[in-house]
Amino acid sequence: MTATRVLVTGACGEIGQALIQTLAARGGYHITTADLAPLPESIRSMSAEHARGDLIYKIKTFYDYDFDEIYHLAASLSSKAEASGEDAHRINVEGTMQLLMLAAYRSEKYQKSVKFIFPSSIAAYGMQSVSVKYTAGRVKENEYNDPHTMYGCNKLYCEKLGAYYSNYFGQKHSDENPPRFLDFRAIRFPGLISAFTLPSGGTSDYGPEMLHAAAQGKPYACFVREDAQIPFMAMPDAIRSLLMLMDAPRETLTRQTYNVAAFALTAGEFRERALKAFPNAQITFEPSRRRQGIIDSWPQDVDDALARSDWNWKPEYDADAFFDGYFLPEIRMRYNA
Ligand code: AKB
Repeated sequence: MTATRVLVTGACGEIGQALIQTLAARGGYHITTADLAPLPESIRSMSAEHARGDLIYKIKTFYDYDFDEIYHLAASLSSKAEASGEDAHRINVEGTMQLLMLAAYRSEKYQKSVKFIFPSSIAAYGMQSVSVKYTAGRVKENEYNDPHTMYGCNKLYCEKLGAYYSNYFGQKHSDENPPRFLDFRAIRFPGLISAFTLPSGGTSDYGPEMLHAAAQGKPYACFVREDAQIPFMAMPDAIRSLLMLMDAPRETLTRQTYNVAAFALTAGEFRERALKAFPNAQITFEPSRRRQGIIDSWPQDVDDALARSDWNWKPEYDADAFFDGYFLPEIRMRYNA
């Protein structure tokens, strides 16, 4: 059987590392990676080839490649993007557009479908006010699409760009032509938490930062208020959702962008859980106006009914399973805590 040729951009990031380990364990993939940084030792042997550098300039490297699947994970996350808007736009939008164009041209040239997975975000939503956030409840994909951040605007626009390249580019699709040579699919992720890696540049980072600090006995000043709530998900569930959406038969999908949800806790509830596991943890709250503003604009939780019905999505880790069945056992081993 020939191996599935897959490209993973943003390979050194949290999602990238976990995804590459899972693909390598599954087997049957020829994995090409791209990132600004060199690959960490832990995944180096899993990549057949690594393109190091800015995707905008590295894209030429891939002109002659014949990928079956692309996971385009490279991104500048929300807090960083807010501080450096032009860089974020270049990485998040121009990088995505270059890769979409490459995939669209190649799939058209070879008359074969290239599957393209794009991790979008709850940042694509924008709640007008805190009271709207807490009365709206679990938001659906087509509600509140009014992002308040550069990153959120970038993500929402790239969802549209992916739909454009797969559905309308060249206006080539008619009843006679097979639709969607470029098969674009996107997941709007909540905040993700890994027991093995820490995020950087995001705004949901207070969740993982607080828990990793507590496990290491380090003091942590949380940059949002105690009552701040957004949805979160365990990294293994995030990876499972990417693979499930990638593998879902096209005809079962009723849309191209899906919410996925697992559990939604307030920062105060994270602190309580951390203290229960690590009673000496020193966690205080020192909200930053800028980062609190971002969290206030993101929904309290999202409705993932469409992912559940279209491709059988269901998280394995709710809040209890996340702490007791994944995070705490792994983190205790990691930090000897
Ligand atoms: C961020 O905080 O920017 C990301 C996200 C929710 O997309 N983790």
